[in-house]
Amino acid sequence: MESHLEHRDRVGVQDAVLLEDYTNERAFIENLQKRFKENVIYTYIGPVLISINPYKELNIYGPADVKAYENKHFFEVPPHVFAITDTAYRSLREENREQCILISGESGSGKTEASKKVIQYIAEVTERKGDIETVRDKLLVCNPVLEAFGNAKTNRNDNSSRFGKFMDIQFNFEGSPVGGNILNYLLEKSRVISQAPGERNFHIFYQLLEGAEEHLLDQLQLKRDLNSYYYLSNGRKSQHANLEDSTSFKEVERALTTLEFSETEKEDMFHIVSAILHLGNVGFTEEDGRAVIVKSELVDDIARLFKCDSEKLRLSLTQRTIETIRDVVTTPLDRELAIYARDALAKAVYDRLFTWLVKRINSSLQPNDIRRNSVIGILDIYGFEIFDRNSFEQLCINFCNEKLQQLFIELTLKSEQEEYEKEGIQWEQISYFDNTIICDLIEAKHRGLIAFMDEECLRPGDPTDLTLLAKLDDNLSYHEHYISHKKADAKLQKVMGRDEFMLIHYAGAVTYNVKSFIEKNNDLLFRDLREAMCSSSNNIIQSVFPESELRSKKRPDTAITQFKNSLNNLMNILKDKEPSYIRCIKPNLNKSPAVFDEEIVRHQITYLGLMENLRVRRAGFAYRRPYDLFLKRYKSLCKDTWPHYPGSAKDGVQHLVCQLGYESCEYQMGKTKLFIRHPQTLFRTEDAFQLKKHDIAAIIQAHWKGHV
Ligand code: AD9
Ligand code: MG
Repeated sequence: MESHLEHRDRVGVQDAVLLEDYTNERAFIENLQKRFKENVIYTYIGPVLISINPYKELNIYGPADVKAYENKHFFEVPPHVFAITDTAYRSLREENREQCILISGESGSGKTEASKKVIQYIAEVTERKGDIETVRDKLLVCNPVLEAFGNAKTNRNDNSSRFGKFMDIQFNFEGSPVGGNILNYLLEKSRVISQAPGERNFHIFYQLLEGAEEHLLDQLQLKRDLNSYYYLSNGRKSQHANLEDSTSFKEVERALTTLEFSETEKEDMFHIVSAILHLGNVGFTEEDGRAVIVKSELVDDIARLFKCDSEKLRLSLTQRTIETIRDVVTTPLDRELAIYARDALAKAVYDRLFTWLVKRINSSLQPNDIRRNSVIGILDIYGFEIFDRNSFEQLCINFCNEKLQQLFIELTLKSEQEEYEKEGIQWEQISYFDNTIICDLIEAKHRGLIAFMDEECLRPGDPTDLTLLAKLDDNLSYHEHYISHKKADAKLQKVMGRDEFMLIHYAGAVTYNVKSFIEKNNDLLFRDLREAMCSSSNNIIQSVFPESELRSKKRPDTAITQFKNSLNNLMNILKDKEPSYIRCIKPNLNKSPAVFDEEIVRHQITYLGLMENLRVRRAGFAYRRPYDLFLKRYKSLCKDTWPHYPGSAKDGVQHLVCQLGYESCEYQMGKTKLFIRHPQTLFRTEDAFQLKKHDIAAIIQAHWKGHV
């Protein structure tokens, strides 16, 4: 039989705080690698779960596994996403503390899969009856629908989420799920009109074309040929449909039924999806500087699908009306602007359809009983991104990660220190890098990057990406985390373009290219297009393009300000909850189950701030355990405590640690828990325990042999 030590040599330690040298990144990575080789994908840093994408199905999520984690203490069972979920769920039920599970990691690292496992676990361990059954079913089918409309194949991940999501599961006082709510963030709508080579548009387009019945396709005037649609092919050959597209479509249809979408709602949705596909095929020529629609009858078809006024739509694609204080001026669009208008319409309609879809799912998940319910929230959001070329989207995403990191620091340190206080343990203040300075650089009122960006976007005259950059450089170069081209040293200047600026994020330096910043931040949809949409009698379009929008004189907030506001709202929601963390890592860039690429992993460990996390965790006490549990496990190591200790668990543990020879500097006795400073102390105890167990087993065996 493998000894405890041999086991540790082969599979590594299950909690990185138990590593001898916790500052050694190599040892940390080696430990993850050892475990990955043995198909052990989960490891802890204290309460934080690290998950490495196995890129293959592991047999660790079945009913027996659910059972193995149900009602178990975190540290009695090996690390697992079920353990995190069970702990959160129990804390919700027993201590009535609202929970959130924050999942982060880069694209393809396994966030969405982890979030599904969380929901699966909750669905499986909660009571099954009546209404609750329906809610469980609904919670389980939200994902296929959201993924159909919000996920796409990218070069990093075949099922990449192109939006952020925070999903609440609401529980009644008995701990049964009674409802849910989803908040969505920043859909990558540019994907609707074009995709990088090798990537696809959102799944739903392919699913519809592959999976819809003939009569639905006829009704939508669609052909089962991906190459017929410009938005799927971008002039190249379209990316193939997957084998699953057709089955996924059936799954989406079933899910919509479970979520109680009406036939009309489904019809309205698919009409919009189809109209967008057709819209991409509207081509323009140019006569005397004016755009002319090539196939005018195509616009009639689209208007029929959008249920809007055909003439209005036609005009809106070729001209633009501007209201000034004095009068209303209509100018024709040239071909380039007409294409811009067409694409802007496709993006806006899809984006608003997605928002409608989330709202509609939410109304289906709304609990019947509006009494105050407690909540477990699950955040599955884009991880930090550093590409060769970083644009507006990366700025938003990295800002989001900066905010989450700030919250992470605040909450983990706070909870660490709160626990010491609660337990009456002496501790020293822990120092750490506080990224508030970077958050401020980006979001501070009047003097942050967002404020200057908005100021430039809204400035009359002709703001361009380069005037924006000049403004940022002028106002922010003083800041130690902002590097302009001018401020950069000679070496940096060589790699930094003149249309770029650099931010030193907590996770590293990122160079942003300002191309299209103004356009993306303004996110304008010409008034004529909005008017055309307002003429629609499709219920969804009517609700997402309300007439009131046309009447409103107030300019809507810019894209980044809207994002900032929704992030701050999210932070407020999260602040009141007890957090659990899942940090996802991808082992290689080839989606391979066999390769553990050290360099790739090292990058992610940096972005996720895991070494800092470990350092903070180890700065105090590496290990803590309630007295009763510690005593239960190790009582055989001391004759005073074996087989039962008659006094309190705390006294028992005191006897035990004296017997074990713990030095006074090695541990502290809290109110309810024993705190051990270094992992080696615990190892000694665990090894002694394993030996003893062996001895006891041998004695029992001998005893029984004697009886035979
Ligand atoms: V993205 O930021 O949305 O692009 P995620 O969400 O981090 O990304 P995702 O969960 O979609 O990644 O995982 C990517 C793929 O890895 C999945 O489609 C699975 O094929 C694979 N994966 C991830 N986690 C697991 C797992 N626990 N077991 C098996 C997994 N396969
Ligand atoms: Mg995802």
